[in-house]
Amino acid sequence: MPVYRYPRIHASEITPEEVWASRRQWMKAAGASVAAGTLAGWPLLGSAASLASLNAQRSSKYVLMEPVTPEKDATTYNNFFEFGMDKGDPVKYASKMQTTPWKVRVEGECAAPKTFDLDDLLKLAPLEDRTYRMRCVEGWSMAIPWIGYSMSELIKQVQPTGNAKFVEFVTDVQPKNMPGVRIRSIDWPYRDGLRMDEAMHPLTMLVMGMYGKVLPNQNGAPVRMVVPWKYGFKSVKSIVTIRLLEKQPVGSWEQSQPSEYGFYSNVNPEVSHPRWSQATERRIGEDGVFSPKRKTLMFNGYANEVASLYAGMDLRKNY
Ligand SMILES: Nc1nc2c(c(=O)[nH]1)N[C@H]1C(S)=C(S)[C@@H](COP(=O)(O)O)O[C@H]1N2
Ligand SMILES: [Mo]
Repeated sequence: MPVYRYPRIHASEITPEEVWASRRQWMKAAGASVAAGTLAGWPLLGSAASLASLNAQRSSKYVLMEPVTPEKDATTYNNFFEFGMDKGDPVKYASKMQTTPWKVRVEGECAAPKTFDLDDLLKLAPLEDRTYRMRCVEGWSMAIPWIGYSMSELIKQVQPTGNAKFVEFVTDVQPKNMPGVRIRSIDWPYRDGLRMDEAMHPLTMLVMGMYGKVLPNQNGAPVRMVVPWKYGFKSVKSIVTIRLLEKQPVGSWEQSQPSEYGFYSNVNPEVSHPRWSQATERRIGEDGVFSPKRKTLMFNGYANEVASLYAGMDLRKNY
């Protein structure tokens, strides 16, 4: 496992050119693709043997001053409980999930409900490559180069009504192909929700790829959500339904343990999980005996972007 050193530089202290140069080096070090491109031809989806590459424009806005987590770690250490409870279960079993054809229904409080297939989604907006810090509620984190675009691009297609206050995201259920859903660990289908302004925030991403390729099944193929300032379980994988709602939905984790998993679930080092602290985290890929834990950042480091969404709210009550 490679060992990295961390630059103690604040992003505002360096020029964009330096950001690019150093980020390229880190990505090289992490073994990730540095190819930047424009939209050029659609990949062959659903080929399990070799994951098709996905061309995306590297985002100039969402750049992370941290090394990218090795792709091998991000694709073999997963939570996807439909395939089992162990971190190694998703990569072992998710290849059986059927991802073609795939349809995403966007419905509820909107003037133009619509069903999108994967081609529709890939063409809806230019694909961007954005590296986000991801933090699991269990106390580990990664830095992952996602490919997709802002969720708002999709939601605005269906013309939300004034009653659309919340959005619910629902995962597919394939009992034959998902050994985990035969066990009632949570109430399937896996689902979770956001407030409308959270879902429309530019950071919230509809994701079709990672590391320059289409999403591997274990990471939520063919299409998932990513909300980088919230604990990982809010980032629903393999989405089939998106519902615009007037009332706040209850997510699968909130339903199973409401005292431990709240609706907001914003990353917050000051608010402990009832059974453990959230003040520090272990970055996957750098877990040697001597590598210190990292301090968890408020809103997972995205406070400048999202803190205003929660102005005046008590974040201890609204955990
Ligand atoms: N459908 C579904 N989505 C899910 C999960 C799951 O079990 N089922 N696990 C969540 C949790 S707990 C985490 S930390 C992230 C992990 O995403 P990754 O495997 O791509 O890193 O997916 C989230 N999305
Ligand atoms: Mo998680």
